[in-house]
Amino acid sequence: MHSTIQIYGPAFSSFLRSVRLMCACKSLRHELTDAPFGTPTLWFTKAHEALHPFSKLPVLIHGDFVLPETLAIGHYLDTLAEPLLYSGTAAEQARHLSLASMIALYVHKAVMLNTVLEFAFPKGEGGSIRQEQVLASAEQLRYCLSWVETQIEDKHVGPSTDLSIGDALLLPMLDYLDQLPQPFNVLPDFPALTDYLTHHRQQPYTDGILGAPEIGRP
Ligand SMILES: N[C@@H](CCC(=O)N[C@@H](CS)C(=O)NCC(=O)O)C(=O)O
Repeated sequence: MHSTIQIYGPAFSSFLRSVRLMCACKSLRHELTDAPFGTPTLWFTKAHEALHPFSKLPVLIHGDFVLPETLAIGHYLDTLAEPLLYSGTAAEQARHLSLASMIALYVHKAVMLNTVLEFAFPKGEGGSIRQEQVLASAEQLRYCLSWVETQIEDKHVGPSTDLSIGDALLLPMLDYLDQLPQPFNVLPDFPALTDYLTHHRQQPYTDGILGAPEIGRP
């Protein structure tokens, strides 16, 4: 199949950025769309539900093929081009999935849902940031970052010499965390994670993908 890969979702979504990183490191042509199959499709409508039964973003569209869920999208992209996101022996591939799954669930909750999104979409009175709420979840955030720091082997999450599925998940989250003001950006307290992020920010596949969010843009 030669058609350009389309990614349905907002440019600021960390999971969407993960899919873009996967495509970029494989040099796969891709574009964002808000009109899959030529039909403008608002998020969280019935039409969105037809693409993802739980109305989550992103969704990959490649020709007639519609695929929700970021970890599955990585698996599909591995069938199209190298380098592999799930590399190595069967056991190593399973290990990649295990790490990426924990990053997508637990690290995402601590970094994005409980911290970064409080700043991006403040839910306090009069649109204020609920700082006490963010500080209350700081211990769990530090726990998650300490754990994920132990999973970095030679600048990659898991045993890989190229961008791994775990890297693709983690990098947009760390990049967002690092853009928060102090004392909420705790990344400098994790030197190995800071080095890891600095290294990947310098790689061509993160060009134009990491950086400040453009909230509101599809
Ligand atoms: N399990 C999904 C999670 C995707 C997800 O939570 N995406 C966020 C945007 S980054 C979203 O859809 N948020 C809207 C919502 O949860 O209602 C995946 O791996 O793709």
